[in-house]
Amino acid sequence: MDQARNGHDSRSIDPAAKEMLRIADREGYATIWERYEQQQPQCSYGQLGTCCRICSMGPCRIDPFGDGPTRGVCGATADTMVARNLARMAAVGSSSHSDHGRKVALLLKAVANGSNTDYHIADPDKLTAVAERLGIPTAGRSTAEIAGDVAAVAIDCFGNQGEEPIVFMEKYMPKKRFQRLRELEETLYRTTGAKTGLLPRAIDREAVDILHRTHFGCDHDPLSLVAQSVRCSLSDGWGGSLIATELQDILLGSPIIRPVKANLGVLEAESVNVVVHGHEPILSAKVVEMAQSPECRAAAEAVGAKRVNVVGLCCTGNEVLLRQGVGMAGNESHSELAIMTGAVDAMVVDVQCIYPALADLASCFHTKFVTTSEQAKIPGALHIQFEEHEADAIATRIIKTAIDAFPNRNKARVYIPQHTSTAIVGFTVEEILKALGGTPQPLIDLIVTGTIKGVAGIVGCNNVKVQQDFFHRTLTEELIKRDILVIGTGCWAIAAAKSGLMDLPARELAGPGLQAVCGQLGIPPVLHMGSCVDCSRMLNLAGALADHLQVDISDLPLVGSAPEWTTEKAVAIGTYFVGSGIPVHLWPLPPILGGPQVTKILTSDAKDVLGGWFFVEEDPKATADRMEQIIMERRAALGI
Ligand code: XCC
Ligand code: SF4
Repeated sequence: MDQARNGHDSRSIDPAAKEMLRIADREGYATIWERYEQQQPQCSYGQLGTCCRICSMGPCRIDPFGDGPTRGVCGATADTMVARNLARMAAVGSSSHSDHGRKVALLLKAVANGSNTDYHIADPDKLTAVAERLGIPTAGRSTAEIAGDVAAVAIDCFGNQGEEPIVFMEKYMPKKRFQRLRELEETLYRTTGAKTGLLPRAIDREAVDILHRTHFGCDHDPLSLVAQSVRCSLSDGWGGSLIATELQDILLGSPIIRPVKANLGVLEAESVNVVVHGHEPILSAKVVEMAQSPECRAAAEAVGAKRVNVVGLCCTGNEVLLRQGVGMAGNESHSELAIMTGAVDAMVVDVQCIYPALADLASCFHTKFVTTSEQAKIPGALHIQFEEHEADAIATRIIKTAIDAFPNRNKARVYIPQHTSTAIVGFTVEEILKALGGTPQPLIDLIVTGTIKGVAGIVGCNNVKVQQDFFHRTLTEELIKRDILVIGTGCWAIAAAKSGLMDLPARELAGPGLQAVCGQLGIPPVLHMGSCVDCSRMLNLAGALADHLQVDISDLPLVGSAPEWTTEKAVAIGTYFVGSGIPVHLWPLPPILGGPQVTKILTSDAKDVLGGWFFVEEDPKATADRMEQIIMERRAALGI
C-alpha cells in the first residue's frame, strides 16, 4: 500500500487535496507524504510491536520469525513487549481524551461557583438531564447548584481513591454490560486465583496503573496487560470522553441537526481566515464567538476584509461545526494543505493531532501559526497562552493577530480549491431520539424488520499509509449499500462530509431499506455524531438500544471500524468499543502481530469473553463483507 510512491493522485481521493498536492509538488512544499517516503523502509520490529526500550539494559528486540534471540535482556518475551507497548498506547490515548474532559469539568465547576464569567450554562435542559442520570436532585434547585454537583461528581471520577467503579460509568453503561464485566472480574479471580480488574476505579488511576505495571519488572502477563488496557480504555469511553461530551453540551450548547459546508472551499478570498485546529472547543468556540464581536468585525473591515471567517480542522473543527455551524476545512491530512492555499491568516491550535511541520510551513507564508496550550508548544509557533478566565479577551487577541496578518497576504500566491460539499450534521443521541419521536423503539423496529440490518460506527483519523479518505469513503458506501446505517465521528466524519455522504441525495447510494428510512425521516444515510470524544455518543446510543431491549450491547447488530487510524487515542477508542461488546475493524495493522498470544486474545478470545474483538483487513469491500456477516450473525442469534 505504498500510496506515496505512486504519484500525487494516489495520495488522496479528495479533489481539493489533489489540487493542493499539485501545488506542493510545483512549489516544493514538504508534506506528510514526502516525509513518509523519506522514512522508508520503516522499522519492522516497530510495526510488529516487538521492540522494548523500557529500561536501559535495552533496547531489546525480538524477531518473531525466529531469527536471533527470543527474549529481551531481562527475559521478556515478544508477547510481553507487545502487550506492554499496547497498554502504554491505551494509557496515552485515554489520558488525552480524559485530560480534555477534566478541563471541561473544572470549567463547569468554575462557572457554577461564579469564578468564571466568560462562560455560562448554555443548555440548562442538558444539565438537568445529566444531573438526573447521575442521581443528583434537581427539583427546586438553582442551575448553579446543580452544575456544581455535576462538576463535583465528574471531578471525583478522575481522582477517587476507592475501589468502586466510576460513577459516570455506573450510571451510563447499560446494566447488562456492567454486570457482565463485573462477573468477568469475579470469574477471572476464581479461576486463576489472581485479581484482574476490568471496571475502572478512577480515570487517572487506570492510566497511572498502566504506567506502573509496565515499569521494568512488573506485569509480564499478556492477558493481565490486555485486561488493564481494556479497563483504562473503558475509563476513557464511559468516563473522560463521556464527561467531555456531556459537560461541553452543558457549557457550549447541545448540537442540533443542521447543514454545513465541508472542504477547503470554505476559505474565503476576501475575508480574514482563521483555522481552528485541535480538540478543545473551550477555546475554539470562543474564537468563533468573538469573531462576530463588533470590535473584531470593525477591525477586519479596517484592513479591507469582508469579515472574519473562522473555519475548522479535525476534531475542534467538528465541535464548532456541530454547535455553531462553522465550515469545515478538512481532516488531519488537510492541515498542511490549508496553509498552502496562502489564504489562511492564522491557524490556531490547542492540543492533539497537530503536525509540528505546520510551524515551518506557515513560515513560508504570512500565516500566523498560533499555539495556545501549555501542553502543546511547537518550536517556530507564536504562543498566545489561553486562560479560561480571560477567554473573551484572549480569543479577541488571537483574532486580532489574524487580522493584523491579513494585509501581508500575497494575493498572487493565494489558491483556494473551489470544492465544498453540504453535510447535514449534529446527530447526537438526543437529536436522533427526537427525530424518532422520543424513543429508540422506531429504530429497533426498523432493525427487527430488517429494513436496516444494523448499525456501523466508524471513527478515526487519516493515515499517510492509506490514500486519504479512500478507506473511509469506500467502506461507508459499501455499508449503506447493504442497508447498514453508518454513524461516526472524528476525521472519518469529515471525510464523509467532504464526500457528500452526509447530504440528503446520498441516500440514493443506500440500499432500498435504508433509502426509504432516510426519505421518511429526511436524514442522510450517514450520520455525523461529533468529534472523537463524542464516540461516547455512540456508546450512549448503543446503551439506549440495549437497555430498551434489556440485552447487552454485545447482543446487538452493531460493528465498529477505524479504517485509517493513526493515533493512540484511536487505540483507546477501539479498545473501549471492544470492552463494550462491539467488534472493531482496524487498518492499518496495529503493532501487535509480533505477539501471537496478544493477537489471539484480541482477535479471538475476546469474542467469547467480552463479546467484542478486533479484526484487521486491508480491503474496504472485504471489510464491509465481514462487518455485514457479523451483523447477520448477531441478528440470527437474536432470532431476527
Ligand atoms: Fe484521529 Fe480523532 Fe486526530 Fe482526527 S482529530 S486524527 S485522533 S480522528 Ni480527533
Ligand atoms: Fe530489554 Fe527487558 Fe529492558 Fe525491555 S525491560 S529493554 S526487554 S531488558
